[in-house]
Amino acid sequence: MSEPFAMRLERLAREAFDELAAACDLAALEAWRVRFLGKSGRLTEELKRIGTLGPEERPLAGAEVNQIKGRLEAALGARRESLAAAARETQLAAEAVDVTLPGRGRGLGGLHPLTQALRRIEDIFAAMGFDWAEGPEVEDEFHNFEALNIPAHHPARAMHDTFYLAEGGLLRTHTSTVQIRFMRHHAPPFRIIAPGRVYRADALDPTHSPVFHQVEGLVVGEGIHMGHLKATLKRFLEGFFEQALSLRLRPSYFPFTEPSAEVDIGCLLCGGKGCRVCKGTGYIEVLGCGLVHPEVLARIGIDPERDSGFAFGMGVERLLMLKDGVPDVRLFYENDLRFLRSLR
Ligand code: 2NL
Repeated sequence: MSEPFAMRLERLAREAFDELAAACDLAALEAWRVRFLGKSGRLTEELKRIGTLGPEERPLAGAEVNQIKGRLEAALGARRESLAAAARETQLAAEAVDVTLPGRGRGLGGLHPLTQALRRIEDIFAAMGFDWAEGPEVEDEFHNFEALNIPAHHPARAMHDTFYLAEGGLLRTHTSTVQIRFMRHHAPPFRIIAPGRVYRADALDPTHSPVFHQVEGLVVGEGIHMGHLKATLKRFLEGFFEQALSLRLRPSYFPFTEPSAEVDIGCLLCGGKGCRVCKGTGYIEVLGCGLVHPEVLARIGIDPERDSGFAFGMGVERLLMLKDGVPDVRLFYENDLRFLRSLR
């Protein structure tokens, strides 16, 4: 066997092993295989060259090339295995999950501040024995106006205060409608509140919204008087505002109550000294109330000679704005999560 052939094989094998060690991914491995073991790879070329050797050299040369071929193929297989194992390790490390970490939770969401306020209000009245009633938002003139002694040409009935529907009917402007419906089907004595959405044809501004929420209350029975009214409202307002309050009933007028009153509470901010919130008066108006007008009882079939009642109505947004210092009623309807979360 000629020296140059054996030396070339020796060098080829060395280069092959060095380059194999340097091939660091599957694509480089494949390129290496083609370069050395492919159809016109360097080792294959050496195999072809054996035919040009003398007959006495051929067997040894053939055996030597085949031996190198076997070692290269074995090395290729081993290298492929170790690269695949390394790739698997890398992937496993990247996808590793630490099962000991605490869970992230599912973000359950929460009730809207108005819903929470309505529930609190309902709870306070429930604790005083009040039932709860609801009714339709699309109403008629009878339940919204006539039954409440609101005369035909009263300003509340004007187009610019009430949404009238093209199909007939109107959007209730207060939940008194619910209490009128209740009185048609229940004889006194009873205590109810009527929470719900009401509509007024107002333009949106910081203190007006064409849709808002009201809670009205109605207590009818023998001997019901202003003392019951004031005690009930004091218990409610102190529960809602979570503090002792002084109440002031200021004479007022509603067509459906007689006498009628606005209820003021001692200012939440200054406690009565006079400030920006109470505009120097020491008091804040929170709701309207009165003794149910005998005409309203009579129209619905309750004998005003036997039974009397008190009623009240409040705006839920307004109460919540006072309690939590919300500056603009529109915040309740924009549903900006930063605002919603700020009210606990
Ligand atoms: C207010 C004033 C008020 C009533 C609502 C009422 C209901 C019936 C009979 C008599 Cl069925 N009265 N409701 C009484 C007085 C005042 O609301 O300022 N609301 C926001």
